[in-house]
Amino acid sequence: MLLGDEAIAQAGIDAGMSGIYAYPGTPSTEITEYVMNSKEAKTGLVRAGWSTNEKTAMESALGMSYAGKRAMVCMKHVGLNVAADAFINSAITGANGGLIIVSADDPSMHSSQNEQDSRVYGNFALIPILEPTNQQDAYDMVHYGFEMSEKLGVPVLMRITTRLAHSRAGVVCKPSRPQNEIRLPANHRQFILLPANARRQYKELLAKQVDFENYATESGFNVFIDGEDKSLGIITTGIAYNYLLENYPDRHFPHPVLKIAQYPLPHTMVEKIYNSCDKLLILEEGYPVVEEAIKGFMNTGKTIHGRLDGTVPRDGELNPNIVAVALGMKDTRGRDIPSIVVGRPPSLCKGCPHIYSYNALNEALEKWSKGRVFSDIGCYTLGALDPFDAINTCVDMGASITMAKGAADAGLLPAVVVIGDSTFTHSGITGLIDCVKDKSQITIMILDNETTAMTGGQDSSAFGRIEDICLGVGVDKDHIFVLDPSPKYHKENLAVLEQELEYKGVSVIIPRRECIQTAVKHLKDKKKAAAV
Ligand SMILES: Cc1ncc(C[n+]2csc(CCOP(=O)(O)OP(=O)(O)O)c2C)c(N)n1
Ligand code: SF4
Repeated sequence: MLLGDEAIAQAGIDAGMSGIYAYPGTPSTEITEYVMNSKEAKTGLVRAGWSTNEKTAMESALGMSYAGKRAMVCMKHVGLNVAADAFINSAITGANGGLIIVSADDPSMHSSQNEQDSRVYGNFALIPILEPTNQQDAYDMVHYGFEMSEKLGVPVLMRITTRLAHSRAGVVCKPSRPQNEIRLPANHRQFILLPANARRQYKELLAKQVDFENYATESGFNVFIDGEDKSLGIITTGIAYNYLLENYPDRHFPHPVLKIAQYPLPHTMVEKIYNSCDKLLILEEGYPVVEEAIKGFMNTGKTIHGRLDGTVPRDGELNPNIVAVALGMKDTRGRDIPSIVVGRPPSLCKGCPHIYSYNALNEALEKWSKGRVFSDIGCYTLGALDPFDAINTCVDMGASITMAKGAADAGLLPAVVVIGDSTFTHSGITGLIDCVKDKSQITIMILDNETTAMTGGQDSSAFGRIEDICLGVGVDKDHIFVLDPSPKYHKENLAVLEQELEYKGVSVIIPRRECIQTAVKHLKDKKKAAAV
């Protein structure tokens, strides 16, 4: 019984993957954690670990592919924005050893800033996309994806969504394959994207599109299931097929169904269902990617229902009830939540070090007008909620420092930054260099809880080295402070903040105390080790 994420991880190990690179992000994190906990990773057979951000992860995986070995890189959907430069260009270089990029989308934004659809990125890069229907598909597709990547010499994108990543099903595993030996690309210029090479490589990528579509038609992951009632044809993508199945417990569909799990869209299969049915209903999680494509290349006026005409809601996850309603069936939604069940908004843990950083910051800012605290993404984003109401922005990882810089440039002084240690190394350092170069008047609080807490306590890349990094990029040593964010040091911490808010340059304040959750875990581990 494996989570979708675990099925992908186990398949990577079984399919002879030599390395996995990732930056944590829900709902993708468990893929890399599973590999890191495997005996293959512990004995050094498979390289597994966290990268500083998604771009460095993507590039490391590409390097392993260059060396001829199979590599996987995993991230949440917004991570693909960070990796996008390397990702898009990897389609032009092509792959040598098999290369799979797993991007986990979060429709309904359970723990994300947006619900962008990674299939758009796959189409943008012009590479094959795999979108598993269930956990078994996810497992099988990793084997298939590595093979296709090596045969066609192209990276392959695997797009999953939250419910597939985080639900379990029985998975039948395949025998293990050996890893590849080091084997450099036959064309030693393949990975040099000078314009003359890139133009040639791009033409090759375009020429391969026919192969990509043929693979999609013949792989067996895309399936046409005929049905007697041709008044409607249904096209599902990925997990939406499961939601359709749940509405037909006897597994017999009255209408023809085309199950799409591999792209580019197989035109002949789409034509078959389009031509044999009076109208179509498209069920897909995320953007109306298939709906728009079919409306584009089948522009003959036949009715196509889906997210664009409101038959299916334009945003959010699908579920069996939404599918039932779209099919004109009975509303299967359960009872409303009784009023006795009170909503429980997320909050910082009791004793969390961030609480005491915010207590000091709020007090230090009392004499200034509100609206000047630029925050970032992590547990500390909960400082937006009561009782703190301490921050004014949260946009994308690293944006705190650079947005504060822009606001300071505009004259909003003092401008204050709140950023976590992991977010700082992910994308904050380059912004800090901009601030140092321009001598921005900015007070940066790097909340160092010595971990990446929000995603479950993964290692933080700059553990024990944040001051050195700040010094190294040119922050004045007299304006770097390390504080203990505990109630007993409130007065001292407040004094430092009040002083630095007046400073007309770049100031870095590092409140440092371990996250309560990882501290408890470390204590338990220690006790266990002592007992052995
Ligand atoms: C581009 C991108 N990658 C990953 C994530 C998922 N994510 C949200 S916050 C976070 C890290 C938070 O760590 P840190 O900055 O140390 O703050 P903490 O949660 O420990 O307070 C991650 C990985 C994201 N939102 N965006
Ligand atoms: S997990 Fe750690 S950092 Fe996050 S709120 Fe709890 S104590 Fe604070």
